[in-house]
Amino acid sequence: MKKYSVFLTLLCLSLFLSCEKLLPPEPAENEVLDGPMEGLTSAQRQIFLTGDVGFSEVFSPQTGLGPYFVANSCAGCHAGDGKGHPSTTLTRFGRGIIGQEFDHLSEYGGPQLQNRAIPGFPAEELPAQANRFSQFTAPAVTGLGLLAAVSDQTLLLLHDPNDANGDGISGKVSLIYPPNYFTPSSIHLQDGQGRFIGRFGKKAAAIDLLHQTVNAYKQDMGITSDFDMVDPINYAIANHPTDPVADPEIPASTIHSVVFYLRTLKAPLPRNQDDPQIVQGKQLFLDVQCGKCHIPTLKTALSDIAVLSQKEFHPYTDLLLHDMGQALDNGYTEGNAESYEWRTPPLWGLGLSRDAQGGEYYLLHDGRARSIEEAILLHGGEAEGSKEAYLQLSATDKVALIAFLESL
Ligand code: HEC
Ligand code: HEC
Ligand SMILES: [Ca+2]
Ligand SMILES: [Ca+2]
Ligand SMILES: [Ca+2]
Repeated sequence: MKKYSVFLTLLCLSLFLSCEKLLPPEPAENEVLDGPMEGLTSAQRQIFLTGDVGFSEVFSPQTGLGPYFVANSCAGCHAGDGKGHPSTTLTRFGRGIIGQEFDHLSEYGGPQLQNRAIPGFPAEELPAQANRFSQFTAPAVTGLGLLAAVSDQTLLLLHDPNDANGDGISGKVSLIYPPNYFTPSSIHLQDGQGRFIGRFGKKAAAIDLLHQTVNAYKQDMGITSDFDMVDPINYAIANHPTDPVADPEIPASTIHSVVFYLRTLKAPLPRNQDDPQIVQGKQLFLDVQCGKCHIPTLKTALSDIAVLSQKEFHPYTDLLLHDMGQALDNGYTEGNAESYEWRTPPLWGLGLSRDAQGGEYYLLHDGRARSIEEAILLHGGEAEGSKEAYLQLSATDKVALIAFLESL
């Protein structure tokens, strides 16, 4: 955006044109995703800015990229902090055999395929042992600090694995064995087997933003840190040669500032909420039970960051895993999620997601849905009744419901 404006300014100066007419107007605050939350202290804004630099840093073979990787910067997949373009969609794999525990084939390079490599290294290929695959399109990273600050207790109140309230919608918390560096905060609860509630990622397999970030550095970019000192390896190559850059390739301070950046990135701001069509669309959304999983309002617990403390906010998710039926079952799984279970994605920012995806929609975990309506039509399982109710709506009501989603 900025570069484009500079280019236009030069162009119109050189043509002696009136620049105001040519320059695109600055986008309004509620039309862009990136930017800090309001109300940060100046010290907090400073860490936010350092984290922003970390999030945009482009790695090269000299700075530790790879040797096997998918992309060379966080922002390369989460452009403008929004959803990823299909060109950066990644592949995970494993081996699923009925009656046996799912095997992520870590000894064969699982769970993630690093489809690119630095010069001199052959890119990883899917091992013959893999028989289950899933594509993952990058989600937006906005407003995650609020989601991270909701207490496990709140999620357990929503957790209803046996559908005790009989509304056809169950939903369960994801339970994850923590990485060795995980330090629980006051919002986390542990189960009898030492597992914690996961909430980030399509299968909710990451417990907190540190967990997600450490995994992203390693699995997506091949960058080691104090939290994970081992570069990805291509198991098909004898002796597993690795890159020449000493580990850790980034300091812990970079990880911490990127996590702080994610925690304080503002939530998407809804638009035109008083428009009668949008007001009606919101009511229809609730009437057809979309809001049973995409619950409109959550509240954070106490937080060490004042602007995140005890805040009500509107993400349209319950952060739980739901049975979404056959069309979305690809046999691949993580944690205690079944292969047909997915974490409810937040719907805030949905109407702005095309801006980061080249002007087109690529929705659902693998980006296969090319419109909001297509995403709804692929809902099944626990969401079957809700989808059927949507299908019964009149054409004008469907338009209103979708206009509401686009206003988020
Ligand atoms: C190759 C593309 C790619 C790169 C590079 C990448 N991500 Fe992601 N990101 C994804 C995908 C795909 C997911 C979904 C992963 C999953 O479901 O497990 C994701 C998920 C996330 C989430 C969880 C969001 C949510 O709603 O649950 C966060 C946070 C995140 N990424 C941060 C980062 C950070 C920080 C970096 C850089 C260190 C990074 N990502 C680099 C593709 C990427
Ligand atoms: C049973 C819980 C549940 C219900 C009910 C439900 N959804 Fe969803 N929704 C999900 C889950 C889980 C996903 C993610 C599925 C995937 O990625 O494969 C999803 C994905 C979506 C997406 C795609 C979001 C994105 O960022 O890719 C949209 C849009 C959506 N739902 C809208 C709706 C609407 C509208 C309704 C009501 C007609 C509805 N949902 C009802 C659970 C639910
Ligand atoms: Ca490396
Ligand atoms: Ca791999
Ligand atoms: Ca290295």
